[in-house]
Amino acid sequence: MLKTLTCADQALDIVTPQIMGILNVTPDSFSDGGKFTQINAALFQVEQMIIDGAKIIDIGGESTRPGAKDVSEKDEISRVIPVLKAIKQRFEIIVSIDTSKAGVMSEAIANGAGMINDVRALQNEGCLAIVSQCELPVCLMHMQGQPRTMQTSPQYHNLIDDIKTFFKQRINQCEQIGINKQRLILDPGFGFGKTLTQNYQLLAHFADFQCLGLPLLAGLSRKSMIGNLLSRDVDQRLAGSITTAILAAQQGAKIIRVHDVKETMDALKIIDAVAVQA
Ligand code: 9MG
Repeated sequence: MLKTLTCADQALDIVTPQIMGILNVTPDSFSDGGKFTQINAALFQVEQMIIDGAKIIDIGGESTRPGAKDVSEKDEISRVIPVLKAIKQRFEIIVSIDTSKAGVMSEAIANGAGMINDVRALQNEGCLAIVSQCELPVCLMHMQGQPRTMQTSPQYHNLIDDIKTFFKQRINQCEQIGINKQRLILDPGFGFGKTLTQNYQLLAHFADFQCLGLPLLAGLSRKSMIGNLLSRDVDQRLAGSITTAILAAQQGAKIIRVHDVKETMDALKIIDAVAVQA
């Protein structure tokens, strides 16, 4: 299994799980209400996440929560690229771009992005071609349906097998266009077209995806699967978020995508201290 990902000008050690800090620059972002749309506020949040231990900052300009509105490519570029540039000017940190649009990917690659995070797994027009022209790692996430309707009635023949089949197909497509398998990261997509039960089934079987031989990413932070199980509003999901992050890390997640970097880092350090003694 790969020990390092080459993210443009920086290397990411994935021997132990690393934290990806979430930076939403969407006015309708679900957990920060859009207050980080201002560049200075974004930079302040990024600096804090770096101090707290994040090794990647994931910038998203389109909300993917259920029912979220579509954003044009032009608007997404104008939200994301100035923030990417400002971060790269001030900090030595890997910046991942959370987008499904080829034009946004292209601009981000040209402006110093170190990773592409695509919740649509490069299925949108032009994405495979753009990514084939760079060397960056790409996260391919599984989603059934589209954000507007994905929670209506998700159906699987066999949840884990269906997601594995999807990954195998996407890996094939990537390889056919010349994207080296070693650049791929897989994410089963908690909350993206899965019922509450299916989300917990996925977490229980997260380790099953290790058989695909690629680094795994887990994004569970503050999600509805935590809020709905515990009856907690979005600002009351810290304990649930940390617990799910740890369960994913213990099953082989190499990148954990979170809002609460400091608290998740503390939990990962405890796990690491125990692992060293085992
Ligand atoms: C953008 N985004 C929101 N949730 C996510 C998740 O679970 N994984 C990845 N890769 N991206 C996500």
